[in-house]
Amino acid sequence: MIDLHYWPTPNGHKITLLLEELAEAGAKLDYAIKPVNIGKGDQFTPEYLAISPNNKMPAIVDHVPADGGAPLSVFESGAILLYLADKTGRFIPKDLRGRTTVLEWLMWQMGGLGPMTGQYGHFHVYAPEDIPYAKSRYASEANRLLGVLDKQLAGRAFIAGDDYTIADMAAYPWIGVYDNAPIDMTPYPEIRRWHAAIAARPATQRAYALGKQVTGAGKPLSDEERKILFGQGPR
Ligand SMILES: N[C@@H](CCC(=O)N[C@@H](CS)C(=O)NCC(=O)O)C(=O)O
Repeated sequence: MIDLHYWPTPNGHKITLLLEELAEAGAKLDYAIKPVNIGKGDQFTPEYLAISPNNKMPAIVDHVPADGGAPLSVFESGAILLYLADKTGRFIPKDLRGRTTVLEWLMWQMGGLGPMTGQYGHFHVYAPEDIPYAKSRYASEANRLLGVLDKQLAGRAFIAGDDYTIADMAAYPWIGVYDNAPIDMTPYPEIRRWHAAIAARPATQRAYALGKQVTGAGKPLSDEERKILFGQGPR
């Protein structure tokens, strides 16, 4: 049994995408969602910080780790995707070159697409003041990264080739996230084609439906929630 500490944000969706695909692929891992309401501050409880010291979700606890030892916790969405892919032998190639490509693009997403698009969203959607330099800086970086991804997808069904992998699951939730400040996707036909194919997968639809069950539909952040999420200094 896996405990999935989760809230339906792009980083949270990555893990339900994989867990639902595993079920589809006959490699089902039983999992229980433990909601972490990040707008209410659940990520700061001592119990949660013991498994996720960076006060972010997602995190998992695997109660049946492969070494037969005590329950094992994992934080950071990229580490979780890799852990679960290795545990099941699915959605990551076994050959050296294929695996290396997946790791490259997983790290690219974790270090680039996710954080830069997140900052784009912060300054375009959530920031309490208008800061044109920050808006333009992150818009241009997000667009640069989308250009890189579009090029990688040309001539490939998925990021690492013919097969759907954890590299795709990491990147997919970060495309088209901000309804209130959408990035124009016209220049990225390969991403649009790839995104539509992933959106149509039954596992993707189940993963996103689960998110709605956990929160009810997405409401705008209240002032209190903003303070909890964006007013953090050292603790
Ligand atoms: N690098 C981390 C980022 C996770 C992350 O930023 N999670 C956000 C929601 S998408 C969160 O938990 N925020 C709560 C907070 O900042 O207090 C990962 O990929 O797991």
